[in-house]
Amino acid sequence: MPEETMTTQGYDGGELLIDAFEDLGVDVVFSSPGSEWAPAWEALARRQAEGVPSPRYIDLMHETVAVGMATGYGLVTRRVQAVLLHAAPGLLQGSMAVHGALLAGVGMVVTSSESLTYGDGPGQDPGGQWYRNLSIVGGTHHVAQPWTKWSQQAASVSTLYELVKRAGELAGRQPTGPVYLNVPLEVLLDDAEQPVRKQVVARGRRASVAEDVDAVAELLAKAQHPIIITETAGREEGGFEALRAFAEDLGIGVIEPTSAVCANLPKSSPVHLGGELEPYVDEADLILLINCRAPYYPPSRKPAKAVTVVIDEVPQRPHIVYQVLNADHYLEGALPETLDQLRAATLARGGDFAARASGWREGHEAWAAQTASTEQKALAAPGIDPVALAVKLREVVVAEQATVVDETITHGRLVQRHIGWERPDSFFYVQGGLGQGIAVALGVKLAVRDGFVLFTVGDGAFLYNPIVQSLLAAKDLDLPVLIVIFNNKKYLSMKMNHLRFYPQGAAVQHDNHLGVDLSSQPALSAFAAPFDMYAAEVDDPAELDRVLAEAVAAVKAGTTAVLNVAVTR
Ligand SMILES: Cc1ncc(C[n+]2csc(CCOP(=O)(O)OP(=O)(O)O)c2C)c(N)n1
Ligand SMILES: [Mg+2]
Repeated sequence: MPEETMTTQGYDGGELLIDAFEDLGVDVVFSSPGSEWAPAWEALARRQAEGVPSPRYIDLMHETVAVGMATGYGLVTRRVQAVLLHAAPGLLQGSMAVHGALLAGVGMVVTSSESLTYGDGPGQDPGGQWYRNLSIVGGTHHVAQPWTKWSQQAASVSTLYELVKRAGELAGRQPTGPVYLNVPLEVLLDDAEQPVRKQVVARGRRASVAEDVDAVAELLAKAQHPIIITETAGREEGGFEALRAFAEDLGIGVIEPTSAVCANLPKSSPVHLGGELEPYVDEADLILLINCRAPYYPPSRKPAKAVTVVIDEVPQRPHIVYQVLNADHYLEGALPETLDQLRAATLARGGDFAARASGWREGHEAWAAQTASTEQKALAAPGIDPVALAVKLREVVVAEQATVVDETITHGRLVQRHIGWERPDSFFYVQGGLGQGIAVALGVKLAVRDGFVLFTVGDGAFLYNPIVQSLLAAKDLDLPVLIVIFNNKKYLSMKMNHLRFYPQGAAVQHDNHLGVDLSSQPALSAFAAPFDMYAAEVDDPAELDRVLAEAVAAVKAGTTAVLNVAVTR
């Protein structure tokens, strides 16, 4: 910041907070406001008035939208995000989305406030609401502790600048995730010295030692049927490309189970074997679990004969209660670097890796043929089969080079298989509780800018979203996305789980399935009307192509589109 534009007058905790965000490299502050943020608004307003570059500040009308957008933005940019929420209530309202960010591994500094003086202290009057309504015993940092990586109170303005930076640096370290900072209102209002500013630099990279890599390269060079199981290799910068080179050059089959939550390998790769483990796990002699937190279900299901190598910077995820990996070897260096190292060390040992690669061709082609035949049947079936809808959406994704954000449940498996992905960062599954998806899609759109974003969602999950607040954000922030609802007018997954526990129970005998029916829902596309967005209801397969083309055109022209598609299951 140029010195001549600075004024020390009124420098306070709010200024320090924004200084620290800037020095963390934060370019957007996502906020769902409360009165504690007046000092931050002052700091931003001052910078804006003085023409000093400062982070973009965005007000959102719901905590889920603020946190969810930060998650989507962080998934694409891989940078630490900043979120302002209100006191304990705002934190609690946003907590589900913060938990989602924890699962998704998105680094963010989530902040909110408490009061320390409740109006009985010297200095500014915080307002009676802090005394009467907003306090929470133990402090807000105590509330956030179980579902964040780290949670702390910023107890003094003297430590605020460095503490916010420390929080951000912690959030950006593996396992990346949300941290929470309780910044009391009095600390934000407190007079402060200007800090000695220092930009946070990129984190150092971890590498595996040659000895560890060589031990695995030896196994890999000799293995006859090595396979990879991965959920999130593509989440690391360069992970998608590194995995592809590693698997294809060394002839290793790759399974992306349905628990995969991002694009890890092109579906068209000749070593891609689909999402089912069963045909391969017991045949494999070497299994590489690459960024795979939970490969098997039940957890104690063990491969018949394979040696297991776990490749992951943080194999034991601290936020998971129970996790069984059964590792025989670990490589815990940064992912792309480790895969490149291991690839080079294995190639150096020599072997007919091309022959090993062609051994997987049959499996890949069988998967592709099965995929195609399922699609043919679905396209010929009466009504709109969800697979047929996925096929049509794949055409859009290919034509528009779209990024897909998915919040479907029983359709999740078919979305992954039939929409699929070919490019890095082109698919993100929304993790955690339902209702964050529109926000995550908007955050992704904010990051990909001119890129096309498709959001797929079930009717139940759509109704969990803060729809009005999300669509308002889409409009106000000029973030047009294509929203497609796979509508079966029910919580189908509830019914399926019920039937698993009670296949012949009272619900079946009396055709009385509680927790399932959503038939009273209104036309969901009608939510788009107050925002002048494109809206359509479709149940006729003959209409689908036309409506989809109109919706895509609307999005490309700058308007969000809500397409409510009645699917047959
Ligand atoms: C916040 C939250 N509440 C409840 C649930 C439990 N839940 C999981 S799936 C589901 C139903 C989703 O319905 P829909 O999106 O229509 O998908 P379908 O089951 O029909 O495929 C519910 C209620 C949840 N995951 N998150
Ligand atoms: Mg449904």
